[in-house]
Amino acid sequence: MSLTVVARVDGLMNRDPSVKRRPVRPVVLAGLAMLGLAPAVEAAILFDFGPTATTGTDALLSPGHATGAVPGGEATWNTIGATNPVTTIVNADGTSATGVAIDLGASATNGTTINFASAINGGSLTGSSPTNTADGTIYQGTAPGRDGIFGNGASNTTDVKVGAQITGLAAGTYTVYVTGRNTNNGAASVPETFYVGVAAPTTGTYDFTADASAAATNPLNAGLVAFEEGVNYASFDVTVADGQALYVVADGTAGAEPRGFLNTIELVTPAVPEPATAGLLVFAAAPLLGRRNRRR
Ligand SMILES: [Ca+2]
Ligand SMILES: [Ca+2]
Repeated sequence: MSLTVVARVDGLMNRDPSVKRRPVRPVVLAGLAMLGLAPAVEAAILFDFGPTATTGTDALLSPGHATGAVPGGEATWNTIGATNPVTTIVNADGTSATGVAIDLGASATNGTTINFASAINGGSLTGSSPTNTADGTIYQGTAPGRDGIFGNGASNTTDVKVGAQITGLAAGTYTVYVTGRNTNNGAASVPETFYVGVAAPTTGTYDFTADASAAATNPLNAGLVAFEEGVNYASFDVTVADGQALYVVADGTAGAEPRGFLNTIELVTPAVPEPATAGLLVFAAAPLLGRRNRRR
């Protein structure tokens, strides 16, 4: 399985040493800039599950924005409810994410595969617990983490996982930020385990059990006021090969709340050269190409 996922939760470190994130040295960037090869600012795709669209600065209440991975000026979310698949997706900067699509599914009770034909509840998880969603919390107002999705018909006595398949992504390494919490439930802790993997796209089922996982413990009090990795969100570095789909699955791990919830997924996409830069590359290469041709 050509899977490379790195869970980045402290205490659950599952780091593949071949996938270390190496900082780009300033001197290298300066050299690239002189050659017209300066990388573009990274782009992002933001998925807000649940019925309510974000408004105003509430749109910035997400792990990607809190960590600075997603620029504050890029806060256009895809609001995804029960209807799926969704084939019209926008980037965080508002431009079209052409070719990208998302499909949703759920497992059977106690199941270990996500069935993408299974119905999704996209309207009931609204953040109805005042404890969770008071002003000043990360779930306030129209914050994207406030609402979410889960397997339709699943009560809190059924262990039903929920999952998303995202297709049409450019090949490369992505950082994936995930939140999932039953914000209708004011219990002291409502933990979730998330799975992120890559595989060939499917219209059937996806077995998530072989993939890397990370837990969000979702406690009240400390877990409500600031984004803390492993407390109320998880992040993964994952490499997507050309044509592969990216999968994100949530599983509730408390006996009192076994359901999986997905409230947000953020993908920080690889940097790509801007069109102007690509043009410079063509112009720079043209004399060389001409010289080679004349020698023939
Ligand atoms: Ca589906
Ligand atoms: Ca949401």
